[in-house]
Amino acid sequence: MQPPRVAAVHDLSCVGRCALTVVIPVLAAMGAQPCPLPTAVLSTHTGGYQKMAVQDLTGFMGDCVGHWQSLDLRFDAVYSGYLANPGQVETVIRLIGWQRQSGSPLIVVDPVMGDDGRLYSSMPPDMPGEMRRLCAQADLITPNMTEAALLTGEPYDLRPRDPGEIDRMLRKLGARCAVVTRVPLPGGRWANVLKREGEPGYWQSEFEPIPVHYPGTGDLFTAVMTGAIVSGAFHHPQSAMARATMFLQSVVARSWAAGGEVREGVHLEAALGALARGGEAGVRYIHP
Ligand code: PXL
Repeated sequence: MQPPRVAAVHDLSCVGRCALTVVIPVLAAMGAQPCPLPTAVLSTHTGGYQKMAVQDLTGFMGDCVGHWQSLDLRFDAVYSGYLANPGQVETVIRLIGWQRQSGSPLIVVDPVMGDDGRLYSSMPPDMPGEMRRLCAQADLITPNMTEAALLTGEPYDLRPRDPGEIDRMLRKLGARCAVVTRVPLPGGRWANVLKREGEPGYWQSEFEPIPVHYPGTGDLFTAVMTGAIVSGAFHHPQSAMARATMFLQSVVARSWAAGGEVREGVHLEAALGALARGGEAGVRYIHP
């Protein structure tokens, strides 16, 4: 049997581990074949560097999907992240629609738009509206707190949330399955939280806060979740979330202990072996 194929729609940032430079190795280590559909090439990512060289690949994306159509390629998952402009949403929706004509691929949309309450410097102001349209196509979305605020129109703030507030936020996102990453809980705790359509409560994976924020960790988290689901290792998205939470906790802690340039991202290379070996992690069901 051939490994599952994942169409991975992200940018290639040449320095600073994020997007395709983490998505490709993670998916491959977890037994899936990554098929990149690059949205842009950047000399570095946009967090912590200035004056990047950028090549927008909107035209190439259309040609690439056209060629894939002529080859009648089938993907087991379509997983999108950083888009270079709102116009690219239409190409991704076309790719999803075509793949759904003859199969039921897993559609994962990480609505990469911003962090710390702000849009990334490279993001045009009309991206949230278009990203909302793309999220409506997804089986799984994975916004951080900033992106959840941009999608729901709620103000961004990092005050601790009680279970009722978390449940309302997840409901408002309205996806078949929504994960919000890095949610502040009372008592200085943090968690990734997940809600599935039709379930009265939600799932929570807690992690220890580490006083550093590496770029690319959102990409890494969603890549691990996608790899865990599509490889068949985890049948429930909440178990895949727990696996991703545990992996991120470990790789962030090790990178922090090792030191080095934070803007270059976590030390993924040393952790890929552990990812390939797999592992179980705990997750709690919360019924507010
Ligand atoms: O990790 C998200 C991301 C992806 N791609 C580019 C980015 C960022 C975050 O800064 O700049 C180009």
